[in-house]
Amino acid sequence: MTLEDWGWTPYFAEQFTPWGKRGYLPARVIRGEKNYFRVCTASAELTVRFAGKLRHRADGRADLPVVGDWVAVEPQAEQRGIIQALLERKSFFARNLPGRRKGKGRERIEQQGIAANVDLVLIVSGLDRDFNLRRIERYLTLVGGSGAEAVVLLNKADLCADPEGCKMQVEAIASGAPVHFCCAHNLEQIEFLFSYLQPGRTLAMLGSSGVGKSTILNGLLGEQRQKVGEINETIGRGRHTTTHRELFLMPQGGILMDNPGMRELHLWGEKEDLAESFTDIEELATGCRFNDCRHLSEPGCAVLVAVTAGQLSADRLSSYQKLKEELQNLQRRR
Ligand SMILES: Nc1nc2c(ncn2[C@@H]2O[C@H](COP(=O)(O)OP(=O)(O)OP(=O)(O)O)[C@@H](O)[C@H]2O)c(=O)[nH]1
Ligand SMILES: [Mg+2]
Ligand SMILES: [Zn+2]
Repeated sequence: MTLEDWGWTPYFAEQFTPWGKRGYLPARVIRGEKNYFRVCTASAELTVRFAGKLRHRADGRADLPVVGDWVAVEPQAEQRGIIQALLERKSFFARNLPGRRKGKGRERIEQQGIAANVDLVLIVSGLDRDFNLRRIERYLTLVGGSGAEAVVLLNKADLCADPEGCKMQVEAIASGAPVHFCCAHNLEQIEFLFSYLQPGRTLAMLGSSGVGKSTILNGLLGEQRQKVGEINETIGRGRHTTTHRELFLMPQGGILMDNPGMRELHLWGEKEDLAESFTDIEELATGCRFNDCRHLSEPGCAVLVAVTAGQLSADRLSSYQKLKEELQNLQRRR
């Protein structure tokens, strides 16, 4: 096992040079616990904390390490170490953790880092009660602003009467992202994912609890490494079985991140992130009479014309407007 297997590239090696001179080791954060991280160096797995100065220098949480980050570690005895520096990321996702009030003040906004240096995100959605185009649009917007590519994976095809039809519905809103469906219990149906998992490439699975992320991981690994949980039949959702983000080195090459299911995904980004997830609307908008058209009731609105003509669904437009407002509010508050 080498650092390259874990995704080390010249981009990180160059940044690491000054830290290497101090005797620190390059390492990737592969698992995040509450108070410590597990990292992988070229020769060992270490349990590490981050240096106090890293915490103080940080003005927001984004500057603290998350799973997927490349870091400079000062080794200590007994397979331990201290993270002394965080290398610049190639991609980064975060979400907004709103609604935590301190006293009577306004609703706080808080950035929570999810993962770093991910090349491709598998947006996993279940073809059971989980199936929801609006939620998929939200995930696509998250990925659109992150620097990673997106692929939509519709799992539990065995529970759906028309997976092909669902796939087409998703393709219509996916702005060109590939869409696949599968049943994770059937290895033959998930083997195509190996074509995305090339050596040194990092894939992350995101999606609600219970959509089958850990089942997919176990299938590809060929062993039951991650615990899999039953669905709560009354509410049709998972039970948050996976509680930590973790990177797994795949035997065939490539790195796959399993994630805890997300309850609610509030975006952390900019309204420009919508350009990738709503290419159809952004393109139509170039035909609107006003540059700052909100596509509500303005005269000469090309987007509303497309809705009337049945070329664009009204639900998709309102989803776009909702996400745009969410991102604008966030920008104002930051
Ligand atoms: N019918 C069917 N069930 C599936 C499929 N994939 C997974 N499941 C089941 O769905 C349940 C949840 O699977 P998990 O892999 O634990 O889901 P998860 O996305 O990892 O959930 P969290 O860890 O809670 O985020 C388990 O009972 C799986 O056996 C599938 O393709 N078809
Ligand atoms: Mg899981
Ligand atoms: Zn318009």
